[in-house]
Amino acid sequence: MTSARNDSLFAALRAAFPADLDATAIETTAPDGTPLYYTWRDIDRASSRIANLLASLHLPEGSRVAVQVEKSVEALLLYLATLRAGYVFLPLNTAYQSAEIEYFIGNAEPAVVVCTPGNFGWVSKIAFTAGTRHVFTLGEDRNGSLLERAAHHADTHEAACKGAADLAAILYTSGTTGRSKGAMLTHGNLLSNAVMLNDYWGWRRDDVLVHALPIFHVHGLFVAIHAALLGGSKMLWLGKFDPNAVVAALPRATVFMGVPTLYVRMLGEGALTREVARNMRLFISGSAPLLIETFRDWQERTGHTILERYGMSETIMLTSNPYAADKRHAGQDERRGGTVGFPLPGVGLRVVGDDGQGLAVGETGNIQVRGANVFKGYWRMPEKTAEEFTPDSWFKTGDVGVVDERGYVRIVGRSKDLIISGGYNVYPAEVEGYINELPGVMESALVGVPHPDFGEVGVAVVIAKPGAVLQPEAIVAQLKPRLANFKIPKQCYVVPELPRNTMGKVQKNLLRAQYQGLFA
Ligand code: MCA
Ligand code: AMP
Repeated sequence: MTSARNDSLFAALRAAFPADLDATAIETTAPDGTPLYYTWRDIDRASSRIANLLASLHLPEGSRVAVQVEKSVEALLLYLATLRAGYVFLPLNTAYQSAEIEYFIGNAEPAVVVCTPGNFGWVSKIAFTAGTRHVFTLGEDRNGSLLERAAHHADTHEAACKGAADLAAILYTSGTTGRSKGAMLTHGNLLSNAVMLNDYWGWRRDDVLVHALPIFHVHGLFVAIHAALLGGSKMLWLGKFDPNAVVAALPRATVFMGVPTLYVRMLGEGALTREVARNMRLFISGSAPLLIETFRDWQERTGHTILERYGMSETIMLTSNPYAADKRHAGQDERRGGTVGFPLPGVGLRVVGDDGQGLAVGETGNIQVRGANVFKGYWRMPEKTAEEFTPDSWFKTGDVGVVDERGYVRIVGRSKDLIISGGYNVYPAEVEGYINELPGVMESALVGVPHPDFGEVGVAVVIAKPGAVLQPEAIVAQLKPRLANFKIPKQCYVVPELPRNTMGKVQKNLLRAQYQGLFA
């Protein structure tokens, strides 16, 4: 009898663990500063215990495990355990407030919710109301009911058998209008992208990754973690990004991944020198545009050329500047600042006009992609899914770009109304919706303007109802308990009217131009 083929992402990650299971896989520090070391065997055993706990709950096939916890190695173990047990991981930004969490839990209907011990009161209330049967807690310091319960379970577990098309994770992201949509990523999407990146970026067993990103988005959760695990490589794990701590870790590391804000902040550290970065082989940037000044300053300070790449929650990684000479682009082994490199192996990328017709090299248009990395669709939103694909099955990214004569892709803008602030997405329509609900507000517009630290930040322009008097500070104060902190406008103006075109549409380009020097 032949056993069924297992395309589980976890099975592939586990198969890549080094033979010496007693080698250190992750180094970190406890909140009190005590150094902590996790071997590959520790990861195997601890993820088995949590997977066995999940299995003991007898959840229906395809159940979602929604997680809003602070970054810790145990949070990573929970991710691995969810994959291992064959359920669907749903990570949530720790900055989300109750109204946001209520939407995600109501929409995803998770069978299990894991939150911080401090948030148990309000999160469990939302979860139980939405029909979730199991709510566990997990604290930064390995405390909480999840690990207490898992401790009673066996420390071996055979990975659940999964097909490439089975769901592995749902990541909430948003489009031009309406509420967030859950991008459904399969085992096949995640594994194919991870295997390809592992090869393209030359991962080695002796690599050491400095992991300083949050683990509720594609960059920190999938790109960084999958690459390190598939490489059998060690991670230096930082619970929170601290530029000083990252620079101090560089001499013992070989790879670092960050959003542009992380690079900008590290450049502010006097200790960042060529000497400190001497053992590094790769600095990777993505999630937002890397300014050419940052790219050049980094070269000058460290002697290293940042490799910029481009991706999305719906597609994981799409393009990359070359790590080494790329066979498909003879002689093009240069990492070019201001570009996101070439489409990755297996990724199809085309630039089309608004009429859907393909454009020539050098012409700017809408970027569309396809490949084994492209998601399965939006959770329970078949119409939205259909809208985002062309009839010949290309995914519309909402990014505007150009491919140059050498094959390098450059992102020049977005057709979707989106602000990317410090690597986090802020959807103007969502924030405007909350502002418009406030008493005395007639309407509002949120626009993104350049910011030296976050790249771009939101500025709100608000119109009062006739007779109402609005204070900008009061508007911001009322938004704070309702929205994640990174979505709060960094400045708010109350004005008599918004600029409109002849169709009556607000001209956000004029507002952007008006406020663009605000943080210069
Ligand atoms: C924090 N604040 C922000 C942001 N982060 N404001 C705007 N944008 C932000 N990103 C504000 C808070 O509201 C707060 O303001 C103050 O800064 C301090 O908050 P704190 O949490 O302490 O900030 P921090 O620790 O300094 O965080 C900054 C950060 C963080 C480290 C740059 O934003 C971060 O980790 N960004 C990375 C995001 C990421 O991983 N993106 C990948 C997405 P106040 O005090 O007024 O309340 S994956 C993706 O896009 C794709 C697919 C891809 O291609 O990778
Ligand atoms: P998300 O919704 O978090 O998946 O964000 C995906 C979006 O981030 C993409 O559609 C791009 O607009 C943007 N993005 C990611 N990487 C880059 C990059 N290197 N340069 C410019 N934009 C980027």
